[in-house]
Amino acid sequence: MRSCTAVFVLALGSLSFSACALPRDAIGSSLIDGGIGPQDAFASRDTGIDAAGHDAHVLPDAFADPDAPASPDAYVAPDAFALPDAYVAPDAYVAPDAYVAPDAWSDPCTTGPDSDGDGVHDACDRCPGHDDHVDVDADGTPDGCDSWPCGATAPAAPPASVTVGGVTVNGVSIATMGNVVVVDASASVGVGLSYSVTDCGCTNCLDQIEIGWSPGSRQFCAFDGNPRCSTASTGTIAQPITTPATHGQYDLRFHFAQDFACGRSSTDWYGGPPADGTIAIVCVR
Ligand SMILES: [Ca+2]
Ligand SMILES: [Ca+2]
Repeated sequence: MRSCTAVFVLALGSLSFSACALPRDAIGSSLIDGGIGPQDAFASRDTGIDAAGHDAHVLPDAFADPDAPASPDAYVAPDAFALPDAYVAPDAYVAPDAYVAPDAWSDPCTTGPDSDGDGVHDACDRCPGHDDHVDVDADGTPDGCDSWPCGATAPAAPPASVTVGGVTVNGVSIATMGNVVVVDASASVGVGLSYSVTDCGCTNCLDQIEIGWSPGSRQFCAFDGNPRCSTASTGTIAQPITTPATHGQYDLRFHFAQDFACGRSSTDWYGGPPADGTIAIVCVR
């Protein structure tokens, strides 16, 4: 029997045993020869695995109490506290404007004055002073404001000087507006003209220069006398005449008459209406 020079204690889990601390060779020989030591604890000097399968070289896991409370997670500081946005007071309430009912709509064409009495009230009157409904030439412009209410366009003006036979008439102007004019019906307008007349066929006969409408009647005589052959009788006159009563276009013509006096034999053209001698053109509205 060998003596132990030292003792050590081996703890395996809850199992513990003690053994003599022997020199390596002593332990080995003892295990081999079965003379000493707890052979149950060491089945092999090389593996250290005992008969129960315990690995003497590997310490068991440290004892852990299954009932011990788990350590809390490490402390994590919360996000830094941020102050909310400063309070902003809303805009002060502003009351809307009080509702104002609109004025009642009224048609200006059917209300208000109608100064010219044509049934179209002044606000919508197309031709103030005239009947908007009269558009004889149907060109869309009321005759009262139509530059030529007797057709699409005004006719060409007659020559400023017109000669027929021994009579010349020139410078004709009606109502001082020229020799192509628009006039009202049955109106009195002034006619201005100059004339020159000779009579070489009957040097001692009375003659007339008749002025009038065609179609229509003689209006007056610009000359009524005994013109000479060698020396023309001349003159300038301004004479009021009456315009035709019916809408339309009329010529103002002259006619050489050989009556005893202007209108002596007839209240109309002497010898019938003249075929020429147009000195002005009018449109009667
Ligand atoms: Ca009117
Ligand atoms: Ca018209």
